[in-house]
Formats: sequence, C-alpha cells, structure tokens
Amino acid sequence: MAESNEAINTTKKVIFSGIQPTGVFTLGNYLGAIKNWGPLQDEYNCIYSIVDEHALTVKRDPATFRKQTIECYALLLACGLDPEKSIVFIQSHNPNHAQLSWILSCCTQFGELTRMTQFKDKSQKHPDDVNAGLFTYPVLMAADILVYNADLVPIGEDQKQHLELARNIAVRFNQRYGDMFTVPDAYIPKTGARIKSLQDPTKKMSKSDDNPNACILILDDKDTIIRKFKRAVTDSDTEVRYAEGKDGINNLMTIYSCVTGKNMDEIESEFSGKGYGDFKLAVGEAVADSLEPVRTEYAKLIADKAYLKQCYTDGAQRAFRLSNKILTKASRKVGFVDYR
Ligand code: ATP
Ligand code: LTN
Repeated sequence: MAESNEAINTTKKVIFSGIQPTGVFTLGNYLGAIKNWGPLQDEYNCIYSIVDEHALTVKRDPATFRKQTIECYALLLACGLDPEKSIVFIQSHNPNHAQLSWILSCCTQFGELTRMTQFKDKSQKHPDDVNAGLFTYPVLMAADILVYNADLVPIGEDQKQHLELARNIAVRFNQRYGDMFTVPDAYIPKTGARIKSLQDPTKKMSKSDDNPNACILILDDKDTIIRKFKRAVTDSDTEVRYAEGKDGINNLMTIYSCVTGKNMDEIESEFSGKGYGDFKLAVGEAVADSLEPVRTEYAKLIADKAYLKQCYTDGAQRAFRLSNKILTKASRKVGFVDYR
C-alpha cells in the first residue's frame, strides 16, 4: 500500500475503539460501548475497528471466524456507524498495528502484563491454551490506540486497566525517545459501563458466556428478549428499588435507565406498588423496541456482501495511510534505518 495524504480534520480530536468479532454483540457491548460510538462521529475524527487479531488469542474455527468477522462488521454499521463519516475497518487489514505492537512490547514489562486481570481470567478459562498472544494482548491494544495518536477511547469499565497500561506505555516511550505519542484518555459512560449477566448479576454480561440465558444478544427477537428477562435472577424482595445487595434488580434498573433515559428515582416511582414480574416485562419490551431498528438494518446489510467489502476495503486503506505517518515517525525515533 502506498503512503498518501489522508484528508482528516486536524482540529477535531481523534477517537479510537475496537470490539472483538467473537459473536453477536451483547446488550452489555451495546450499552457500554457501541451505542455511544455513533453520536461521537460528528464531533470527532472516529476510527472504529473489528479487532480480529485480538480475537485470535482464543482458538477459533477459521471458517466460522471469517464469517463472524464480516457479520460483526455489518453489525457495527447497523448500530449507527457511518463508514463515510468514520474509518470503520478490520484490524488485520492494517499491518501497522502489529508492527507498532512489537516496538511497544519492548517498552512493556513482564510484570505489568502478569497483573492484567483479563489475562488472569482468560488463562484460567482456557488452561490448555495460555498462548503468548493472550499475554501480550494489552500491548496490541495499546498499539491500536497509539498508532493513530488517539485522544479518547470509548470503552466499558472492564477495559479500564488495559487503557491505563496503554497510557503508561505511551509515557514511557515519550520519556525514552522524546515526545511522540498522545497519552489517551478513557471515555466511559456514566450509566451502562458494566452491564451484568442476567443469570449471575455479580459477573459482567459477556458474549462468550456458555449460558445463553445470561446475555441478551442484540439480534435476539422480541419474544426471546422478553423470555430472557423473565428468567433473570433477582432477589426475594418484591420492591423495585436500587439498593446494595440487590444486584439483579440494580442491573435491570441500569438497563432500563440506559434504554429509556429515566433516572433511578423515576423508575422506582413508575414501578411503586408493582412486582418484579411487571418490571421485568417492561424492561424486556423497552429493550426489544430499542433494538428493533438495529435488527432491521442488519438484515439489509448482511444481504449485501459487496457493499460491506467495499466499506471495509476503503476503511483499511484510510486506516493504513493515517497510521503509516505515525509508525514511520516512531520507527525513526527508536533508530530503525529509514529506506523511503
Ligand atoms: P468476550 O466475551 O468475547 O471476551 P466481551 O463481550 O467482553 O467479549 P469485547 O469485545 O471484549 O466484549 O468488548 C467490546 C466493548 O464492550 C468494550 O468496550 C467493553 O468494555 C464493552 N463491554 C463488554 N462487556 C460489557 C458489559 N457487560 N457492560 C458494559 N460494557 C461492556
Ligand atoms: N480489548 C478490548 C477490545 C479492544 C479495544 C482496542 C478497545 C482491542 N483494541 C483499542 C479500545 C481500544 C476488549 O476486549 N473489549
């Protein structure tokens, strides 16, 4: 790929975020991350990526993986990302991430990576495949962000520790080689940053959960959504009230609040005197209605593979051009021989 000038608005701040193509996105991914990405597109230069290289840290069947990556790309567009306003691309299509990742790994300490809770959780979950990629995952994530000199990174709360590490790596590189990288800030939503599993509200809702009733998938139909909420684990109390020890109800209230825009006091008075049954039904209906446009748009997009290919090819070229300038500068800083 040739280097050329990318026309981006230099007065706007840069946003980068990524999501793994590990299955249909959950309501947690949607409320904690993707739903917030669309509205940022006018105010910022946004770059959004399907991070397939990150997903490869867990063993996958190649054919399913390829299909899921395209489906997830279509889902991002269905959730409101506009491939003309933003750069929307597939991570492995831009080799600059992996190249910068190597440079950054030489500025990252073994001890820092062993402290990452996601590494500890995932290596416990897959004890037969604690591969080096799983260990260096956060360095690649730092490269994703720093290779565009992103200012802001919209994420759910579970990614806070990884972002903190990316900041430390940027500061260390800058100290060692002179000013190079923007130190990125996390952009975490006030409500919805940590949606919990419907079956175990002490755990986060995750697309790789083995129990299908634990998470709402954003392509679930209305009946499925209502059924899953009906079965959601709550407590033996009957009052819809946000309080300590009521993890299940707190989670449902958070979801309802994100979807309707109502605050906790308004929700408590709306359901005062009504039981959990009525509340669960209302949450299910509100969620299903808010996801309906995403399902409709997705059905259209996934039927048009040529259009999707055109979008992700164009996204990859724009991402490459933009990141190449920053990678070239970083390569010079560390002392690699220039050949251009
Ligand atoms: P996996 O289960 O495959 O590891 P995941 O469901 O945790 O994946 P990611 O692709 O790792 O999803 O995350 C994409 C984005 O969604 C991240 O910004 C992450 O912080 C956010 N996110 C994930 N789960 C939740 C959740 N339960 N609540 C709020 N935000 C979430
Ligand atoms: N690690 C993130 C996905 C991710 C990401 C990124 C998020 C990879 N690279 C860069 C923000 C910025 C996750 O598991 N949710």
